[in-house]
Amino acid sequence: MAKSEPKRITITAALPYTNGPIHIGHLAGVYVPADIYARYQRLQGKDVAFICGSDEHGVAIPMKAKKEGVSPKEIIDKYHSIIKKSFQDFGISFDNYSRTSAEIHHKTAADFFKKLYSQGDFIEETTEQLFDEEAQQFLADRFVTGTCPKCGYESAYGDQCENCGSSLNATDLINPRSTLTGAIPTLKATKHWFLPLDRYQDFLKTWILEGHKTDWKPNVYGQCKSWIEEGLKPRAVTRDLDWGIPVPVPGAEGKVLYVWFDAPIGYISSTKEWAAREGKDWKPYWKDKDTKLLHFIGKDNIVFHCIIFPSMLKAHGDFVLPENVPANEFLNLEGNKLSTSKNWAVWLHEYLEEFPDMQDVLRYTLTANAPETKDNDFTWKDFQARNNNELVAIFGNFVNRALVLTHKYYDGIVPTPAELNATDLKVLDTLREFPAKLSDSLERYRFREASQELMHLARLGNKYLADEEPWKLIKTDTARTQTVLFVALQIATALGVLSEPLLPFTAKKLKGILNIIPADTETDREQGPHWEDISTRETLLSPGHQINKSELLFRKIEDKEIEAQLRKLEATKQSNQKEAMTPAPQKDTISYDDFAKLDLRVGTIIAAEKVPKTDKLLQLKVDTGLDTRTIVSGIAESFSPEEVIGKQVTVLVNLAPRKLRGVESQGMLLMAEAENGKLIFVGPDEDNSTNGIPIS
Ligand code: B3M
Ligand code: ZN
Repeated sequence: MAKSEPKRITITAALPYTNGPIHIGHLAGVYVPADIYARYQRLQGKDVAFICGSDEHGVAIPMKAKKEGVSPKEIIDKYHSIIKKSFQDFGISFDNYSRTSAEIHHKTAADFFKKLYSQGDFIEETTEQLFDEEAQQFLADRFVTGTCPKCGYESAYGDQCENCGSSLNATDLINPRSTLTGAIPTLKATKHWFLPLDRYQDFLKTWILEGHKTDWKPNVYGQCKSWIEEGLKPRAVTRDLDWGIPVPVPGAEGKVLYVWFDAPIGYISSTKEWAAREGKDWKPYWKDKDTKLLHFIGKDNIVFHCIIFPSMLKAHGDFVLPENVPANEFLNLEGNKLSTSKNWAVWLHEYLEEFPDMQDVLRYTLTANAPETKDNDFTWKDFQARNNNELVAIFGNFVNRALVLTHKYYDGIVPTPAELNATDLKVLDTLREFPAKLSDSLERYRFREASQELMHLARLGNKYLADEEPWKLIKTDTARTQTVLFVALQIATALGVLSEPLLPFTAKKLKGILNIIPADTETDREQGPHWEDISTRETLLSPGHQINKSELLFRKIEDKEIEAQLRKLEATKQSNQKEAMTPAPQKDTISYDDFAKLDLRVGTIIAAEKVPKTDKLLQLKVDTGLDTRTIVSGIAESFSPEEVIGKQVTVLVNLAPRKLRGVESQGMLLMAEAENGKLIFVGPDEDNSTNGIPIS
């Protein structure tokens, strides 16, 4: 059923954690696509609220604070301002950029929780949660890491696996370890409030699996489908932490809202903040059925924006649901995963120091290579090629020729054309098709496609001038020269208007040179040609119109600039390798009594098989000398089942049994990691038979 035209569009972009600066992966995955879409819709005259802000809660913040020896408040203040400036510098045109430490958000999130609480939407339950005896801290979210029970990824967090995107309970993790002390967690009772996602199973099945089968991106729809069909479970939405929004109900001392409960509500509080400043009513942007709500996110946030937050909105009862969640996949850098902790990134603030005023080159490259349906790779060579071979050689070259020749032959005044010939008419007809082509791509969130359509428009102009050669015509046919440059200036004007969503800095510069009169006020639309005029108006830039001084839109990027960037990354790689070889600091001293609790035995592996649907886990049968037991071990990437049968191993036999991907594991093998990352068995040498004898 065709959706009616929305009265307004609320566009949210994922709230970046303020535990570090932002890099090209953030721009490519979320913020450039969202900005392109917001700018495009504004040019269509739509009522747009483009909303974002800093995500300032969650354990990532206190962890960073502890690492830097400062307070969490100092961390969020530092990175909130760095991030906010980076977005401004790159022309990410939010209508509001707020922060979840703001009072308006604390109140909005607390009120939201209280409403669901008063409706009885939560399950209040005391359960056993992971606890770090050393740190005297409950372990949730990034305070704990372990093997994902769904895909076997060994660095999953307590609430989510970044590898497969699954939302987890910390107690689901295999071989969990505290990220605070490295300790193996114990279990301790604590009360939390759970959002019973299983109660929204049918609603989500109807709303997503039936309602968005065709319009949501396959990567988004597929993830939702597998989670819903696997069966949704209650998720705790409160935490035992002192950093976050206090849980606003009785009996919740020392507890805060789970960051992924409060952060999406940050979109609403940021909208409220904006509306108050603009003298608008915020409610229609979140509650009116004629509002189109869109969430721009990276793929690791799909479960929170498609399953958890919509269930919260549904429970609250009076909010609209997102019409689309066009999540992008991940961008890699020179073949490796972008990593804040390993400094494997192109930081936005550093990019601008090295490539000043070249925001659009990065925006264009990241859009042309966007990871829209699969992970993609950013390389500096490709960045240089996109700039030199497309922006400079096609877009810039065409516009520069048209402008320079207009100044040279006509003192910068748009010439009056003689009669248009068949070529001219065909070029102008082709020009008039571009607004619809671009709209078709942009309305379907196909920004890569849109970037190439825009480049096709520049190619149209470039080819026209190269074929007509006005620099030769001027010697023999002034009338024809006037016509050719008149047509070329129409194409240049169309580029100035149609490039605004993708290349806002270039569009502004080009419209300035063309002397397209800027809007009288912030709210007025420009008096110059508008998006829709490109396909309807006979003339976009009238004869007699005076253009301003011409200047280059783009500059060539030299090899040495790229080599410098590659050297910088190589140095980062070297220092990471050096750091990786530096042994982790010794853990806190333990007493002999602590050590004596460990019961280590020499055992023999008598059977082995891969655990289905993971590439990390082996299910082993181990003769410990005491008994033969099952042990699940994350060694599948280092050994095949055949390789380990008969091996003598050291086993921690008195570790509490744990279910790992449905298999109960009764103990743990002691392993070490070689420099190349391969696991090695810690234990007796091959030939002595010491089965079962305790290792003292
Ligand atoms: N702070 C970003 C991340 O997962 C997270 C998004 C919140 S959007 C409400 O990196
Ligand atoms: Zn996983």
